[in-house]
Amino acid sequence: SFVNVCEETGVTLSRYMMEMARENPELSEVESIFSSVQTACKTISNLVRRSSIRGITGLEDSGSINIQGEEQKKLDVITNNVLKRALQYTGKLATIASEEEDTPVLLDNRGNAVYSNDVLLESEGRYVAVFDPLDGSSNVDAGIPTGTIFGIFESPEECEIDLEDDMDIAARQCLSNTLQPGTQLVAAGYCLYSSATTLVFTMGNGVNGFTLDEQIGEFVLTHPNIRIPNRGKIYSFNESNRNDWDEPLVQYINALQAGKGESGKRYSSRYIGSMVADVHRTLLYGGIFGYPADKKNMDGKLRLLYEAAPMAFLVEQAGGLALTGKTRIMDLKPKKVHQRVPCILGSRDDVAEMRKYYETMS
Ligand code: AHM
Ligand code: MG
Repeated sequence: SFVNVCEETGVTLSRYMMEMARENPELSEVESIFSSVQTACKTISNLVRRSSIRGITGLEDSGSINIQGEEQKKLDVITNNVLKRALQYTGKLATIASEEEDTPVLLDNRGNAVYSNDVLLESEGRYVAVFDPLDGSSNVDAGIPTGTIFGIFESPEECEIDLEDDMDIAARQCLSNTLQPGTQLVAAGYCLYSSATTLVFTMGNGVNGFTLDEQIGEFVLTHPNIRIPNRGKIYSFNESNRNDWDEPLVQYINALQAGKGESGKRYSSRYIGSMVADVHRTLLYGGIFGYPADKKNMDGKLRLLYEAAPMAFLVEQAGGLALTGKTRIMDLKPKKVHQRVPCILGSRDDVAEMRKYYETMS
C-alpha cells in the first residue's frame, strides 16, 4: 500500500497554501508571496542559528545607522536583503517597506526597484509588503529569541497622497500604497526564531502556526486555529520605564502585582524584550504584553505599520484585543512609514480591564 505523505510529514505550509488558493482563487497571488516569505524565513532562521559560526554577529562594520537613528547590526542588513530579494521577484508586489529601509521601495514588473515615474506604467503588482526583518535584533548575539514580522496589503487603485505635496508621482503612489491602516491587511504574521522556528499567520480567518521541521526543511502545521485564552496570569512590560508611564497603566499593574485585579490572582512578570517572542507567549498562554507611551517616548517604541498593526491583526484574529490604551490599533492610519505607536495587546479580558483604567482616569 502507498505511504500517505501527510501521515509522514503532517500538513505542510505549502500544501495548506495550495488548498487555500484552490478554494479561494482571489488568494492565488498571496500564495506565491507566502512561498517567498517562507523561503526567506527558513534562510533567516539558518542565518540566526549559525551567526556566531559564520562571524556575522555584532554591528555593521560601516557603523551604519538606520533612518530611525538605530545602529544597524550585520544581521539587520543581511536579513533585510534576504526578505527584500525573496519578495521582490515574485512580481506580485508594487511596493515594499521595511524597518531597515529609509523609504518604501516601488517595484516594476520584474521586481526591480525603480525611482522614476515610468514604473507607474509598468507595475502590475497588486500587493504591498511591510516588514521588520529581524525584530529584537539587539538580543540576537546572546541567543535570545528574535523574529520576523510581516504584513501584506493590496495597493489602492487611487493615489491617496495629496497632489500638492512637493513629491514626484512615483514617490507619492509609493507612500499611498504603504500608509494603510491595519483593517486593510490581507495577511499578517511573524516567524519566531527560538528553540524552534515557528511561523504564525492570519489571512483574516483565524490564526495558524507552523513549525519548521528541520529534518525535511518544511513548515508543518503544529498550532491549528490558535485561540488566545480569554484571561491569562502574565504581564509583560519593560518595567524600567515605569516611572515615566501613564498613571492608568501604573495603577493597573499595581493591581495585578497585588492580586487585586478582576481575577483576584497575583500575576507573574515575563519580558523577553523581543516583541515576536513576547507576543507568541501571549497568544499561547494568554496575559497582556505592551510597549506603552512614556514621558520620554510619547508614542512608545513599536512601529505602527510593520510591528503593531500586523500583531494587532493576529491577536484580534485569535480572539484578543490590541489597543493604544483606549484606541483600537487596527483603526489607525499611519501618517509616516516609521511612525511609532503605544501598543498593549493580549487576552480579551485582561486588555479590557486595562482599558477601564484609561477610560476612568483620563
Ligand atoms: P527593534 O525593532 O529595533 O528590534 O526594536 C523593537 C523591540 C521589540 O522587539 C521589543 O518589544 C522592544 O524593542 C524592546 O524594547 P526595550 O529594550 O526598550 O524593552
Ligand atoms: Mg523591530
